[in-house]
Amino acid sequence: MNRDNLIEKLKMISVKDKSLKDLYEEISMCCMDEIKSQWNKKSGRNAYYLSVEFLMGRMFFNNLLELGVLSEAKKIFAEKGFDLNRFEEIEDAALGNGGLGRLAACFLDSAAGLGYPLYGYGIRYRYGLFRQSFENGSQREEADDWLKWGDPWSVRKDAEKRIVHFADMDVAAIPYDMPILGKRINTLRLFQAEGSKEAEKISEYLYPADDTEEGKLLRIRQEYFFSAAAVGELIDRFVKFNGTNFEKFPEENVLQLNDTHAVFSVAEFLRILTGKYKLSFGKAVEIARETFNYTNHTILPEALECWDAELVAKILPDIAVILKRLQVFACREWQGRGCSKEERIAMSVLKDGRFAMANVAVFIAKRINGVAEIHSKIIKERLFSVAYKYYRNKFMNVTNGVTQRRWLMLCNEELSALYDRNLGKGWREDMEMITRLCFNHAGNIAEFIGVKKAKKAQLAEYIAKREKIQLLPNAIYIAQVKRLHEYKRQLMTAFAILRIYYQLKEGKHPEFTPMVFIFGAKAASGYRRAKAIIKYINEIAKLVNSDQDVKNKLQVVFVQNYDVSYAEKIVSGSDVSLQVSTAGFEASGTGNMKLMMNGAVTVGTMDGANIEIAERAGLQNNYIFGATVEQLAKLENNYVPLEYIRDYPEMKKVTDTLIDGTFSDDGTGEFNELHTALFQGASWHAPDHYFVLYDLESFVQALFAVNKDYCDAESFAHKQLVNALNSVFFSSDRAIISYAKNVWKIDK
Ligand code: 26Q
Repeated sequence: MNRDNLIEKLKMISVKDKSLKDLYEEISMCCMDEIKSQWNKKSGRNAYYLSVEFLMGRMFFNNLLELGVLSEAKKIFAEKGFDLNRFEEIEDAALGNGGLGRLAACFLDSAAGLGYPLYGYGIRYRYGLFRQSFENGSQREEADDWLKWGDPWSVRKDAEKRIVHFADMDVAAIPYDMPILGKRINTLRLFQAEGSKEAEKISEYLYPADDTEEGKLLRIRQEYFFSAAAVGELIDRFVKFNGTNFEKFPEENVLQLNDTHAVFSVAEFLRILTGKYKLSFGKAVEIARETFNYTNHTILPEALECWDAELVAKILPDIAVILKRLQVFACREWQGRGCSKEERIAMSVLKDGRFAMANVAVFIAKRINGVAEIHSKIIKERLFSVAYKYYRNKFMNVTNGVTQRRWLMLCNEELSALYDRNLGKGWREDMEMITRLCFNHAGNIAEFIGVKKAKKAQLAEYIAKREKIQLLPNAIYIAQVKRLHEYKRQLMTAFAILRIYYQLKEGKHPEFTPMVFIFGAKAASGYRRAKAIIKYINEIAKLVNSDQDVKNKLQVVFVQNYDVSYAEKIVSGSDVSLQVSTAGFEASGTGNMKLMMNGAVTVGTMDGANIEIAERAGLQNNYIFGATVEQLAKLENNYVPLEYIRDYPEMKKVTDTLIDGTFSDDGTGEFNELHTALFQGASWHAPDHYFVLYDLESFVQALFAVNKDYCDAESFAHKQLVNALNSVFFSSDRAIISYAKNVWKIDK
């Protein structure tokens, strides 16, 4: 890349009389011209990441950073009287819901950064994840019209369009290529559906939920649409250059299924090889088994995809036939290996008239991985225990990671500069180097305190601008930012805040350091309880923030429209990271890693990657509390919340606020429903099935421990710095190297 050339071109851009959008497009296009001159596809063995979500966030600053011109460009435009940071108004490309989609984005970034040939395939949604606002404390949703800012970072490739066939229509899949910059330029290829009105619906909306019952047909169409386009393209390219000796296909191509959402690609692969190219079913399966790998991201039963076989047959008859044949084929293999009937049922592709997509993935995948040690263990012992018995070698772990380019260098220039000053810039290429910084050195701790202070002030300023709320200065900033879900237990945090609030009102903690709780979360539009929890927390915020007795002691802020760009501000400006999921339910979490990387301590349960975080940064530098997976398993049916809280009158006072009129749910009955779920349960679950009340007391204690420890500014900053320095392991570079070496077998 010719950096000087690009800088010269940037200097020539005039800012006069240009709208923000026009200027944004002009600068971006100027960079794209430079990128295009270097953007060639590599031949040889490549890896492909198939994902229905890519949560890329804002590309502008990231790409300028990668091009090595970010700070120079800031200067150039400042001289012209234009503040480049104004592009923060450009909305994110939010083509993903949360963790799984953001992980895909981090992985692409790391692969390019390291120089591995990894290409993404997905869907170019017209509308990404909805925009959220609060109206009287309740969530409102609005379509995310991200294209109103243009899409200068993508190139439409009409010449490479493909046709995807459904029984009732043909749909054109038009590729849009986005360069992924790093040591090499990789590509994220997103397909847009075109044709009839019905056809275009396929890429209109991102599914805004992970457990929805509605619109199944459209979801199936989406999944098949991009899977078929991707696989079709890879097979055509292979045939063009290598002929039809498909045994060689896995030598050139390795495909990673980002959860089961792309499992139709397996069926499509078998369909083409057996149909068009007349391979035997057994041979095609054999080749598929060398080609595909599968990552599982969740053990929640409601998120495990099972598609009604008749529904699939209606729009994809050939695919339904293939999946049924696969069931017969698999059964023969299982019988040959002496599986019992129960075991065969457990592993079945076709079960009770439904295709179990995870079982397809497990049967075909060469490697199957969970995303944190504990999660991989749970997969082996519980979710896929039967398959683990027969296909032991398939199973492995790759703990997630996050890209330090966005989640440290871009969002925390101050901490990055601290590393630069003390270590030189080498750590930017080799992050391992930051572990050489001495965390016991008083000078380093003092510098770190300065950085944290600056980042907290920036966060406060940003929130003041966006939410019109002034954060308390000199307070502990505590963040819980993630999708809203019962298992993530934002409700438990709400109860903990109320516990603290009532105690403060009673004058119980004269030495209390002010605490600010910052929430960010979107609730799936059909998820009533999640929405009720948002409303409840907003009601608590109203009460606490306006109460003179606790003013300047406690503050609660629920930010609107939490997204990648908001995350960049919050993870770098927080002291404490809340990761309080019920043990066994959060596969990994990645927000925990982002906060750690920026020097937040974790208040968390023994769940997902929290365990590995605490292991690496030390239990003494984090606040681990709550029941473990083993303890919860032992409880079995012996947990009766109504009885349990008899010993905790303070807890009752808090849960009563759901039903005693302390707060208004605007007559919807949704708070009452939350209360019922906790104490009576529902037809589909036991009372308090996520153990909110069970862990509440120890959570409150952990928060008070933080409060006490924070008084000693230096020792607390020391804990934070130790976390930041030990976050190296949680770089997605490490995760990608592990996939590249152990799963994909690809070279730089
Ligand atoms: C399924 C069926 C129908 C429609 C949608 C879905 C669906 C959509 C999204 C199912 C699951 C998801 C997303 C799951 C997800 O984001 N999981 C998170 O993945 C992260 C990356 O591995 C982990 O860190 C998180 O712990 C995990 O919750």
